[in-house]
Amino acid sequence: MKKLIIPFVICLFFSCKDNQQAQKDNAENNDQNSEKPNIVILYVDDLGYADVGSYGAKGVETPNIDRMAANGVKFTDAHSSAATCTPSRYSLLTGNYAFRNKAAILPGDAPLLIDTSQVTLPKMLKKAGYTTGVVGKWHLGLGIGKVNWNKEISPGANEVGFDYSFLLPATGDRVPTVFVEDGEVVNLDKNDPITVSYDEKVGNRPTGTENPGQLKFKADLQHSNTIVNGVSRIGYMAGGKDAEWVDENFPFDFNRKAKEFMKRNKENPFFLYYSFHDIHVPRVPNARFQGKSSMGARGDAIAQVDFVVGEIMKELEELNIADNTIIVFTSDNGPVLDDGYDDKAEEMVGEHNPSGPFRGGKYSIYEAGTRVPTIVYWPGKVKPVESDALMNQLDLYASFASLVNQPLPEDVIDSEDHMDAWLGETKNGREEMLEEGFTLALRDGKWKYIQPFTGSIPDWMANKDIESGLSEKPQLYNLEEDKAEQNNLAEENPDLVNQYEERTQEIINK
Ligand code: NG6
Ligand code: CA
Repeated sequence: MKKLIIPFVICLFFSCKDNQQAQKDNAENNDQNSEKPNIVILYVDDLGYADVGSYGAKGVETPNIDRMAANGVKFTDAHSSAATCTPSRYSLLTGNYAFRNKAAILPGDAPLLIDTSQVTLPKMLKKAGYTTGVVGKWHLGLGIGKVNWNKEISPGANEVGFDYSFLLPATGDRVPTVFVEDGEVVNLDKNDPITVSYDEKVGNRPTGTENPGQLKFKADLQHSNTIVNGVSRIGYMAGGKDAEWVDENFPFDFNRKAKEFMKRNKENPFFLYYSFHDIHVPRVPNARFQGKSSMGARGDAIAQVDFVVGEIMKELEELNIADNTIIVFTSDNGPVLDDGYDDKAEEMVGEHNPSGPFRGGKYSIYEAGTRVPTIVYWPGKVKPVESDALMNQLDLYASFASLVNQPLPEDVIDSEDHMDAWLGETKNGREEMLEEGFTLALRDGKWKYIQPFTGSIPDWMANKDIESGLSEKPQLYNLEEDKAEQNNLAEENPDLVNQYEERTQEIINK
């Protein structure tokens, strides 16, 4: 009897959000040993290779991230699987390249992209006895067809493997501007139902186009629909007044939920996917961080990220589980300055170069599209080292599976086990991999081959200072001599180009 009552009381006390079955399963696997460390992925949005101190940032300080880098494995050739958000997140959670599912940036009312029958990364970890949680940006779609935000929203994060979810559904710049916790909009007043449309105006809230005077900063046409909290968004929204988020409070809202999750699960292995809104647009950092950098809102948002990282590290230390927690700190794609709002990111960037020595950035098939700061920090296990191994977030799936002794499901076809490289025990990572932008690139040793591209890019991209790296001709770069991809060697090396095009096709058709 006692056995049943105690967990029940604990659940009441902590307002048990995680699936209680999972807690029960975990009780049977309650071995906090080095085979089952807690896993925390700190997934920053749009953070460029050189946007943090230890990777060369100027104009903003990131002492907490630098402490992780100095005491962990700091990677110099680690990649998000794609140059935009939805595809990278798809790969992170499924272990497959995003082109296999034609994953592209989703609107805020898109249906769930991941098949609920798929054994995702969190589902695999659950089989190993982990309790799983996601806090922050989702951007992988919700529901089937058009979401009804006023009812239980399903399927969603919980159905693809998270016992607990507290989500910003798509992006900060897309409606609806509300949080969804375990499938329900937080603070929704049923008498003020939410309607969302990406096609036409709904309700009578002011829009950026009609009421520019109400804005914190101006925006491009795509970002000039419904105004919430002084920021015009992509898409229209009516209702849900009480449920609206306050952008300036994101770091505190997410930290609270993340800390509660870790505290509830400190006695059993947990996986926390902490997915930042920062430093994506709209960049409206909390007053505490305004002026912390010399770069305006974008730099201040980086300082805000560093604060969050410090808070999470501190919490793990206070819970006495830091030594038994592996943290992966990284970003979903490369950097961008002007991504739709006039927040002075371009004007104030000064000496800082978000892409470091690499070319391009977010959306780009050049290196800076996917080569992102990546640190593995595990105080009880990992020794400080800098690693130039070729790494891809796609491989976290198979690597964690090997760490926790789980078989790789048959439909996980692209993920490779490189746990020894993630832990800095070897500097041999992948031999080859694809990078995904609007086209594909193949990395093989020092060579990088970029497929020719004959499609069209969206107009808004063409109007911004974004180097897509796309060309109708094949491109071949020797990254050993030409990090910045300036010297296209394709014409001089037709055999290599053919060989790499063939190999790319082989991987696509795997
Ligand atoms: C683009 C948005 C951009 C950003 C991006 C998604 C326009 C003109 N631009 O479509 O502002 O929201 O989508 O970024 O609409 S990501 O990091 O989530 O991929
Ligand atoms: Ca992103």
